Amino acid sequence: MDFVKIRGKDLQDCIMQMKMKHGPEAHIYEHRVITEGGLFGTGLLASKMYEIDVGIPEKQNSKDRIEKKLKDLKELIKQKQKPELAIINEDKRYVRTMEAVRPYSERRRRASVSERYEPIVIDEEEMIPPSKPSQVGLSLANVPEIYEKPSILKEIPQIPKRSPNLDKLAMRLQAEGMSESYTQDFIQSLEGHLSSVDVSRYATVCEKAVNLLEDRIQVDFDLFSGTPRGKRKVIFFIGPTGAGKTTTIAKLAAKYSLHMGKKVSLYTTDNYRIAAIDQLKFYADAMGLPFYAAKDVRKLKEAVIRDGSELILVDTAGYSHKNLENIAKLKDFYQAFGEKDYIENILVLSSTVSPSNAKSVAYAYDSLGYKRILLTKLDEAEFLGSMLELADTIHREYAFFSVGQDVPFDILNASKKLLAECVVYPEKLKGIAGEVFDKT
Ligand SMILES: Nc1nc2c(ncn2[C@@H]2O[C@H](COP(=O)(O)OP(=O)(O)O)[C@@H](O)[C@H]2O)c(=O)[nH]1
Ligand SMILES: [Mg+2]
Repeated sequence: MDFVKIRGKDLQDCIMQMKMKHGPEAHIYEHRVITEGGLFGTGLLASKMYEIDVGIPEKQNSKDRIEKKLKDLKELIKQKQKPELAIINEDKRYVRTMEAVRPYSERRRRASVSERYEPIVIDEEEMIPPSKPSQVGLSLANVPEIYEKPSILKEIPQIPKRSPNLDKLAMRLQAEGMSESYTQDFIQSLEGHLSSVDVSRYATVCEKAVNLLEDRIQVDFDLFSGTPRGKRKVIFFIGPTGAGKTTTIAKLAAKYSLHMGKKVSLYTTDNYRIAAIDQLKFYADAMGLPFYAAKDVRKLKEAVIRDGSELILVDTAGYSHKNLENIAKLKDFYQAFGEKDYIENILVLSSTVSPSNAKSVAYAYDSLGYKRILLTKLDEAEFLGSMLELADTIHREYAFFSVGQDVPFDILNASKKLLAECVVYPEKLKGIAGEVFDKT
């Protein structure tokens, strides 16, 4: 057992510091009121403070202890899981949008998501050749044009017939939620990678398609990625209500603290809903991690200063993608963090939403800035092609895949191969399962 003294402005303050610094196993064995300062040692004008003596049990990071904690956590979660916490308001319908007609080449321009998501004006000339005016009763002014482009006499170019296997795959990809233009662009590039023998075998076409799709996906599953040396990592998990933010944070907290031995704290800015606070606090207590519900920026700042962890995972209230004002308010919380903190936002997106909803969410949260997406509910997804297309088109990386409700196990590092395979072979989605920690 280690012993330390902690001073604070009141007992509450001391207890909070103790929990933040030393976790839930630390306990007070004595407390007293002390005075600090004062004129010439007389105690006059001295300020009153509290001091506590704290006992901290020695850290045993043995494998047994970690395994037991994980087991206990699973057991606790099973017993206490409250179904009313599941607030899912997602639109599961698949809606094909006008984006489908936008040329892929145009969409691949490097620009911010918001630019790319500006309302898409369909250039009709691009799609349907302008119909030629009737030649009857034309004025002389029209003659040169007719001379140059005698549409009636013009030969219709013969489009070489595409292999039925490529058509079959194109249909498959569109059924997986990919837009028509993205699919056609992909099939064209795939065709360039196939010999005439390859193209005659559907299995080979699919194998090559997986390889090429992998090249269109970017992944980065290190939460500390990009953090400059000596800085603490702070990750805000942003996204709509019900996307899976809180559960995913619990899974990642278990992975990084119990499995990888990192010092992790959990915060929530979702301080209006008691259920939301309780949900994360429950996981934090079960894992013995410091937890803090931020009431306002000033109080959050005080907690951040005292926090000795190396990774802070921040849960946020889910806002509808239509409520841009509330989404922007999340930025206020950044002010609580200082020079030694490195802040990143990760967008949590459910793979069960329609392609158009996913795009709207990606666009709405772009105002906060994010580089990575954490895709949830792969176990419930009906198709993932649209998710692959989305991340490729807006140039974002995937961080993790959440594959079920089982905390802490149902999470996987994002994988290019897995995503590409799930798009080409949808039956793969059915067998998707969480990671077993000791295999990583
Ligand atoms: N099937 C499935 N359900 C999930 C997954 N992730 C989260 N959920 C469930 O989705 C619901 C909402 O999750 P929650 O973490 O509270 O979402 P939040 O509102 O974004 O914090 C809960 O019932 C979770 O158990 C997942 O990967 N698969
Ligand atoms: Mg939540």
